[in-house]
Amino acid sequence: MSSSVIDFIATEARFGARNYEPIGVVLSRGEGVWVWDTDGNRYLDCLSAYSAVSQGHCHPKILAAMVEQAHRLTLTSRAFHNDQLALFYEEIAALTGSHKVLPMNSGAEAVESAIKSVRKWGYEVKGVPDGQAEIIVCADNFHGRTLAIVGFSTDAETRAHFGPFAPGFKIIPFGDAAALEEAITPNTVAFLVEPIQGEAGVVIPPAGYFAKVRQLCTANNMMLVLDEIQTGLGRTGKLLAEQHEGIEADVTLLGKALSGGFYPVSAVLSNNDVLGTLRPGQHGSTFGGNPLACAVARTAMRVLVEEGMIENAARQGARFLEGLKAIRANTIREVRGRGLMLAVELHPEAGRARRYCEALQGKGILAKDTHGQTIRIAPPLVITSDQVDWALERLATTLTQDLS
Ligand code: IF1
Repeated sequence: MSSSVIDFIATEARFGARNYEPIGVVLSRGEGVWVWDTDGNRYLDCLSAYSAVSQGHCHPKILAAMVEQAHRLTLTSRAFHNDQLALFYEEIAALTGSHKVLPMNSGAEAVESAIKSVRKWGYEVKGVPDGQAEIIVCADNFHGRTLAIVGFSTDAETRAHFGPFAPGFKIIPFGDAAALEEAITPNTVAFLVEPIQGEAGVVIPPAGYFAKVRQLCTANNMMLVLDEIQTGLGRTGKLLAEQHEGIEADVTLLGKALSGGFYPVSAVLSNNDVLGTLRPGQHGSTFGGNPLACAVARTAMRVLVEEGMIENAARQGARFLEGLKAIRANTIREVRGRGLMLAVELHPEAGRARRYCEALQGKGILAKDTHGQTIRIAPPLVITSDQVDWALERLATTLTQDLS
């Protein structure tokens, strides 16, 4: 490592809270699927900032929209109207078929806002006794890092020593419709779930699961809240992952790629009156729905569609998945994926996935491990066939090594 890299890392260690253990690379530039470190080495980004840079690094049109808006008006607060919010509402509602939109900033804020809204709907519309609303979630979920959310995490690292937590959440196994049916009571207001569990290691539910979930939520007058913050906006090869299941959520959460990685932008989308229960003064955020966020998000959504990124994610994702499955390596336990949301799970005896990520870094690929044994593969949706093949070559040589 060059001295400058060591200096950056040492300074981070000196001043920064150590809430991450990054791979030893200091990035300084990004363009499309590529990023460069401070020594000028080029890497194919197979993480895309956890699917926030789906449009590719520094997309020129999103950049131009951000710069133009930043010169004009960045933040007004919602105490006043601005000339971008209505346009953002119209465009995200048209794109997703939603009726109501609540603009927020981080993904966790969107999740928290959805929790508040479905509880309020439960009390004021469904008639659940005040303070007794129940929300069902799945084991191995990841919905963010705020207190209410980590309170229903089943990952010890995410929740240990952060209590006490908010009550009103029930945890069931992912992919088990009978367990959902069993957990429902008259006080259940919602089922909050990822269409594909990302952090858990790209866990895809059994065929027909979400069709059954949809029926159960409708039959029991409870909201299906799909957290599409990672799976949404083309990542799985369709605009929303729910489309693979042939269902529609009552509430959909978006974030990450909603800004193409330029700015924290998230949104709660409702195709019924859940968001209609919010009255002035009952919820808000300083930056939620600001003109700069809206201008960035409008262009991020536009280029996703206009440049065929969603269709490309389906095409290149199929190519990538087929190529990964063709790798003959004793280290690989399973390859999973939908669109460009892919994962390679290693056998426990192969050693930790982090070792293989470090070896991939040496071959020009940046990838991230999750839960010890799984390597996530999620490049920007602009990746080409040649780039997929380039990555597959390097993944094959790395995964056929024994780094245990
Ligand atoms: C970290 C994980 C991914 C998310 C889903 C809500 C949020 C996320 C499905 C919250 C955020 C990020 C958070 C980041 C790492 C990354 C992550 F490893 F943590 F779990 F992607 F899988 N719903 N995921 O994936 O959105 O508040 O972060 O904007 O916390 O380390 P956020």
